[in-house]
Amino acid sequence: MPISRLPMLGRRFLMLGGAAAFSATGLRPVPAVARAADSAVSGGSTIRLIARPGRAALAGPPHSEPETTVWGYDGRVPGPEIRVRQGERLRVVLENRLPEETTIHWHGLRVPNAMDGVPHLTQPPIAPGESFAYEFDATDAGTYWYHPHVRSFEQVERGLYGPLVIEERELPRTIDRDVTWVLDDWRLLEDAQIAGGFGNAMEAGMTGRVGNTVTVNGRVTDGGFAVRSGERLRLRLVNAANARIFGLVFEGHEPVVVALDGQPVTPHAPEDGRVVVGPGMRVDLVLDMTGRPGARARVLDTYYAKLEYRLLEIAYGAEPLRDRPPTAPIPTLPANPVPEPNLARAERHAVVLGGGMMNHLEGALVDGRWLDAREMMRRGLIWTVNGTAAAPGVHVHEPLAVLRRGASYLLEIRNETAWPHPMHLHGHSFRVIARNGVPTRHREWQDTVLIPRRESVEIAFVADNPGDWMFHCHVLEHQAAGMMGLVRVA
Ligand SMILES: [Cu+2]
Repeated sequence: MPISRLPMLGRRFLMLGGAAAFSATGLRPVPAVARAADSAVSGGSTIRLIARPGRAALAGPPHSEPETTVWGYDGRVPGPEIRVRQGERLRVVLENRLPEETTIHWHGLRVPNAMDGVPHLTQPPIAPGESFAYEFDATDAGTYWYHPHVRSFEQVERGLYGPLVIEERELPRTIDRDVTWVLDDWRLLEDAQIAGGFGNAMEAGMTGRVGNTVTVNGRVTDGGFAVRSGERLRLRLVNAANARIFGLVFEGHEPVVVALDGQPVTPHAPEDGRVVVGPGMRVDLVLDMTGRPGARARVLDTYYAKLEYRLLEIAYGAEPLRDRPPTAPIPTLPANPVPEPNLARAERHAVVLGGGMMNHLEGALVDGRWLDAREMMRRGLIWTVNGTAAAPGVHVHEPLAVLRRGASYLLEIRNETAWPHPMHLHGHSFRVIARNGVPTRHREWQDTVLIPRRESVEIAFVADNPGDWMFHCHVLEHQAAGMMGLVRVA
């Protein structure tokens, strides 16, 4: 039985080369079911991961054939869920059994620079057959993930990613169950194999590579996500997709956002009842299961207009856990030891995102040389950060800015393009202070901030982690097509 498929993003998208391999019309939306991510680990001991090809039954039973050839940690998708307690030391030895170089970047973790996994910048890339030992303290509790930083647009797309959960020293009471949903989308051919055309230049100038099959924890099936009446869940959402933005609506339920990108926020209802998760981002929800035994409720992804689909169904078991969910207020998670920026004294910097389709771009600086737009396109470059485009695959650049260690900075990031960009800063978590000049309300700390087209955000942080840190778009095709730079903390 073939895997069912999602509509692609609009007719314009369908006309492009990478999407030509199949038709997206008349296919029903994809239902998916979550299984608990397999837990790997624990503090104290050394975790061994092998990056290698494997096979994944993305459709799950009873439609497990054909399997999809993937690249995964331990050959699985997602890779093992790494779970440690805050304050513990994490040791991970990665062995590379891929046909090409790789690294691991610990997305969102404030690690020492040498552990950040950026090839040539913070470590030599790990050659096929070689290993590398990562070791750092689990400083901040929260939901994180790990993935390569070498040719991410292909390696992540083939399945190399896994969730990393750092548990609070004292687990929040009144939470009955802690569940991780790693969201991804895939572009599959009719034989369920991953379509080629990674880093397609036309797509890179627009949405990036959006797929036709959505999975939760590496599965697409007709089953439901099993819950019990009266349960209170903590649901950790991780968006591991290259480019797809999710906007989840839990029909008949009222999710409360308790953390963004691992960091606690003031508990609040998502805007318009919809939980938006851009590529690279994480959202922790508390979800009270208020339905009756035997009830079903849909979780819809409504992010793209007219392309909404059912992500999965919440399926209540016959036996309630209790009469109703706990009445205790939803707990504010304990703050992590992230230094608060001094906004009054913060030095301001402007960051302008430019380029892309439906925009005029004269050219940009590439490796210190001015290239006009045509020459940029010839090299697969179309995006800029402050008038500079990072050459494909090159992570070592002149810094966009040199920051003084321990000082506070406020960056005004203006997205002057026609596309949204989830901008990710390595090595730090930052406060999101304002959007379009309007102060934010929930004390958001993030490491990846989604900036809609033609909008702006202000972020602030203390540059307390020395080293060279990437600052890039987490639409991985945008990153590969120039939207990347680095900031130096010295
Ligand atoms: Cu982008």
